[in-house]
Amino acid sequence: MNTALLLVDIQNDFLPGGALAVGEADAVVPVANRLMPHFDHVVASQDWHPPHHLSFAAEHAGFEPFQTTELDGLKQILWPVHCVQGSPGAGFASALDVAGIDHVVRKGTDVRIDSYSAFHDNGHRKATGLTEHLRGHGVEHVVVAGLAADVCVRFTVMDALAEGFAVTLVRNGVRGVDMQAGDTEAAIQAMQDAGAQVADSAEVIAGIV
Ligand code: VGL
Ligand code: ZN
Repeated sequence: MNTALLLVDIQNDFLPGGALAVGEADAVVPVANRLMPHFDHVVASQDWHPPHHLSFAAEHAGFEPFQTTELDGLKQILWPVHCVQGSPGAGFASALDVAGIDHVVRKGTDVRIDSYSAFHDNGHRKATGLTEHLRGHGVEHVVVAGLAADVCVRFTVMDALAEGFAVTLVRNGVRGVDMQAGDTEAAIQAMQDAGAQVADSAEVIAGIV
């Protein structure tokens, strides 16, 4: 079975000191770097928002980051300004071995709708082309690591399963936002319940999963 490594949103704004910092997010970088050489296909997603993206609290008078509103009929958490196209915060983590990445998928580019998943926007209105890219390379199994476990990784894994890919989630290769304590553990459980395998990077590298 052809397997791809899918690295979700390992970008400066999600690292410590970034605009939407995820706790211990820098710990996923060496895990991603160790995994990459073991895969023929390495795809990385980038959250890639226009400067006035409507997921930003700053675009909504009277709202603070992490409050919730509705956007075009969809529930939307409002985030700090993050991952603005071309900004340093949108760049891949400087310690990430970008030479090992074969293909980049950019998402969240439409100002009116958020895109947590690397496959589709949150309304499943438009696809990013990732499914076709993977199928075009004969990929049937994706191994997923990155940020954030309880947001973009979760949505990406759920879409991958729905698209018919086998999925392995790298437990030590993800970290979550944990807006509420326990969100990350709940997300991992939900991904597992939906059919994802959960494994450590060492097990993936040893070919166990
Ligand atoms: C993400 C919140 C907003 C993520 C992206 O990559 O998990 N989270 N945009
Ligand atoms: Zn975003």
